[in-house]
Amino acid sequence: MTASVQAGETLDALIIGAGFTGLYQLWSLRKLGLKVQVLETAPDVGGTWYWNCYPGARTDSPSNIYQYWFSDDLLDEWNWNERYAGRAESHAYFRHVADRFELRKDIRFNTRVDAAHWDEATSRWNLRTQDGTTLSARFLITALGPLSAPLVPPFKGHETFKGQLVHTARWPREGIDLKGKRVGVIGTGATGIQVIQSIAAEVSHLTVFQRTANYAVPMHNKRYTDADRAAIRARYPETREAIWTTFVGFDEPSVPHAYFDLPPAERRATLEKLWADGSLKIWVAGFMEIFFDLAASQEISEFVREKIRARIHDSKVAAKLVPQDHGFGTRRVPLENGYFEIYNRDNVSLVDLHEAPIECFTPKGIRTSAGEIELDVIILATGFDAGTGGLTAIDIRGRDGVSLRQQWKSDVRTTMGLQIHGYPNLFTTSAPYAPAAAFCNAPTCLQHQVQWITDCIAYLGKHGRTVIEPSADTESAWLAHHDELAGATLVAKTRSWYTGGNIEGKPNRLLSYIGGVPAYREACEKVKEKDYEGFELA
Ligand code: N01
Repeated sequence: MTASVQAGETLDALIIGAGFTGLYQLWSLRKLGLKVQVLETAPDVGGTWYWNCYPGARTDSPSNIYQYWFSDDLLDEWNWNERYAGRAESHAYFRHVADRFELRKDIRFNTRVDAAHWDEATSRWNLRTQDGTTLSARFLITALGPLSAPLVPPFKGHETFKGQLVHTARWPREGIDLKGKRVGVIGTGATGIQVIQSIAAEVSHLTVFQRTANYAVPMHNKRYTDADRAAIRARYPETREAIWTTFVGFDEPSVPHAYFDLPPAERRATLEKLWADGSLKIWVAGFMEIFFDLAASQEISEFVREKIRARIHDSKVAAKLVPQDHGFGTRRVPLENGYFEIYNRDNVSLVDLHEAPIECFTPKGIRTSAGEIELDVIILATGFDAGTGGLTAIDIRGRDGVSLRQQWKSDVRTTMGLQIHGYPNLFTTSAPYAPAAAFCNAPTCLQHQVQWITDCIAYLGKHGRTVIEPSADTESAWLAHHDELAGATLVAKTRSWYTGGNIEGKPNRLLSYIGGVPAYREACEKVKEKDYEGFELA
């Protein structure tokens, strides 16, 4: 592909995506004095928080750590309304950031990138968008988010369904009137749980199709008062430091005891305290043994099962809703708000797909092995092609025209989730083998990745270099390190989107680095300190 660079468009960098990462990357590269353009499919900023406008969408990270740290003015002027911000508030935040820092003038909205090819002769990336526009830049940064490619499972006969079929990540912006309708929800992950608990009271009947039962922790949300906000703001300096020191980029440290060092009564009391916090603390800042110690995992999982069982009236339904096939925390733990009580309602039925698998969609609804269920609306809360799907949707070609899409069919490789051997000057964020994809409070890790990329590009400029890529050996060493850590965990042995297990045929490997944020950050810093040792510069 030859880029026809239009007058005035000799760009230094192109960024794909105007969500959390893309906006900060644009701001950072502008500060370096680079000419940058962001290409965004949506008509607005916000990424995840633009697309996921399904009922009940809300962050599971507290708002005080789900924000940018780069501007004290921004921290001072933005007031979060709730402990866990709803989608509309998160989206409003990104719109505010875009306006506040005049970012929109460098963003092309309604622009989907179809192809990105490395041109060896010019050492530049040539991009083609869906409308045929071509653009070229020295650096290409993908800010696609880890969960941007919706997974629509190939259910037989889905095109025959005469009602409304919608994936949560493509919810119509004008909404869907569900009042009085017979609604089916497929999927009980973080998204499904939020949708189900939000719509059950409104619909005439709700049928939940569950393949894997999920643990979930009650969210204790609250509206902030001015006094709350003042207290949170006063702690910003500590919070800003703390996020770099914890295993998953939250602001509180894990329990400082090994699980079995505590007597049973103390273990129980600690779990109760973590549970009562109404946050993800019991998962990400509790006992780290849930990730690797089977005996501890079994005990902690049973603690959570007890909590779930106690909320469901019908013991047969409870038995279906209580996970038995994996340990607590080995898949993403959602926060919930009255989710389990939903199954005590007369207008809600649970279909366990292990007992009655879906055979096909029909014009009237869904047929399982137990019969046809008539529905007006089917909601697919079926998740995403995580980590890789955003990148493989684009025809990315590196040196010698090698296709990333083809390569990643059999082997997904990156160096620290930041670069890929064979794809010079391509920087990836929230890509596999960094913690950002799953084992990190996304804003913490994504801001770190943006800073690393910005420092790298600044370094090249300062040293008169124009091209960088990791060597094959560096990449292999990172993957070996990643695999060694992953291999010791229960997470890697559990089927979920974390391992690519939600997609048939996807290479099976833990997608997210599980060595913790401090270790990851240290590894990245070491590369910088050693003048990008292990990377090839030209
Ligand atoms: O997707 P998921 P999600 N037949 O993959 C089921 C983030 N997030 O959109 O588990 C039947 O977790 C699938 O079943 P199974 C968060 O990181 C954050 O819910 O594969 N069922 C599962 O139940 C989260 O982890 C927030 O057996 C099928 C569900 O669909 C990530 O997004 C909110 C199926 C998919 O669950 C993804 O969550 C929401 C099939 N063929 C999401 N295919 C907040 O922070 C899939 N399923 C608030």
